[in-house]
Amino acid sequence: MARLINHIELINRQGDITKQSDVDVIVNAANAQLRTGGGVAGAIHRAAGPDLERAAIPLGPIQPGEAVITEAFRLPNKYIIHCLGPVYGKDKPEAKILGNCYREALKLADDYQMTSIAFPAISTGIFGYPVEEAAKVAFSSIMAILPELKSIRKIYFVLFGDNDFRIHEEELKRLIP
Ligand code: AR6
Repeated sequence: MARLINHIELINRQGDITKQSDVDVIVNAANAQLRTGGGVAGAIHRAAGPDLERAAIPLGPIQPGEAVITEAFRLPNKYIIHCLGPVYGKDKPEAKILGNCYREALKLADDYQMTSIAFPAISTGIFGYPVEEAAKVAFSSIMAILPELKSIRKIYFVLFGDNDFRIHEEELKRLIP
């Protein structure tokens, strides 16, 4: 399902974020040190190759809610934006920090004049953010910044599991019927 708002399409996709060859920028749910790590970060670093960690580490440590950009190396995209999401129950206020991740990533991609960006469900894996709650924060933060974006035309969510995909579809439908 795709939803058009402010000339920007919001699209949920089921799949692997390392396989999005038609997208300019992919977003990594990083750790503060910008090291390989596990989860989606591990998958992105493995697919991009060891040059990614060498490029990313000097940009860290980053704070929760912050975003930095690197080349994409062996990935088919132009750039990777690395965001540090909040650890649920520890980094507070969680919703504000998670919202900052989406906002900062979109601003950065737009500053680089990119037209498309793909997000994973930041913080909903190892960092423990309940996926329904995170999806609401993600879409409402994205909607709030849409009027400021000049170059971005497509915003994808790439969800690994069936349930995460269904939850994001429901939330998008609820926000933009
Ligand atoms: N494509 C799309 N989504 C994925 C993929 C993939 N290839 N692999 C996992 N996911 P997580 P976090 C989903 O744990 O909660 C790392 O060690 C996954 O199912 O990757 O922000 C970092 O280094 C989940 O829905 O990120 C940090 O230390 C979502 O991606 C820490 O984990 C996010 O799960 C960050 O934790």
